[in-house]
Amino acid sequence: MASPRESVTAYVALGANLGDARQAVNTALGAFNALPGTRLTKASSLYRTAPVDSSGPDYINAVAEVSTLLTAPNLLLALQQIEHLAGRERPYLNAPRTLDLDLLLFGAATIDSPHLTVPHPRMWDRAFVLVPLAEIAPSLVPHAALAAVQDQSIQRNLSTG
Ligand code: PH2
Ligand code: MG
Ligand code: MG
Repeated sequence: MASPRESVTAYVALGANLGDARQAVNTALGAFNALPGTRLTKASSLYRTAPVDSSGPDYINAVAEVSTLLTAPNLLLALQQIEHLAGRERPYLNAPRTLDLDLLLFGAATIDSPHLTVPHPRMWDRAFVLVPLAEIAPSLVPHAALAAVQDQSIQRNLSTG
């Protein structure tokens, strides 16, 4: 008999810097609960951050914790569908965007496929990921990692909802 899948705790980074970025991030947080077998279990505050290796207006960033029965590839597909519904276009690498959803961590999994690398390969370089992640999952972010990105501009002043 096939055993039921165990749910996995995954972390997703949210970012937007085109259009109503705050609304796009809040809508995406709500959309996680509509994914099959998936619940939003924690959401960080919203943060205003300066673009890193990117252009355009400041970003709104946040990190979400979800509990999901989806596999990592299926969660990635679902995240891409939410990006698409938000009007995401991909004209060039790191282009300003209406919504970016990056899978940071998927339980303790390490994944290295052509479409998906987990843990996210650049997460430890980015205050806009580490600061909101540390807010909701402090044990996952060593102090030294936060110290290493403390020169990056990030301002927490926005609540979700
Ligand atoms: N995302 C990027 C590149 N640069 N900078 C900020 N501040 N926030 C982002 O979400 C972001 C970025 C690529 O996905
Ligand atoms: Mg990204
Ligand atoms: Mg992305």
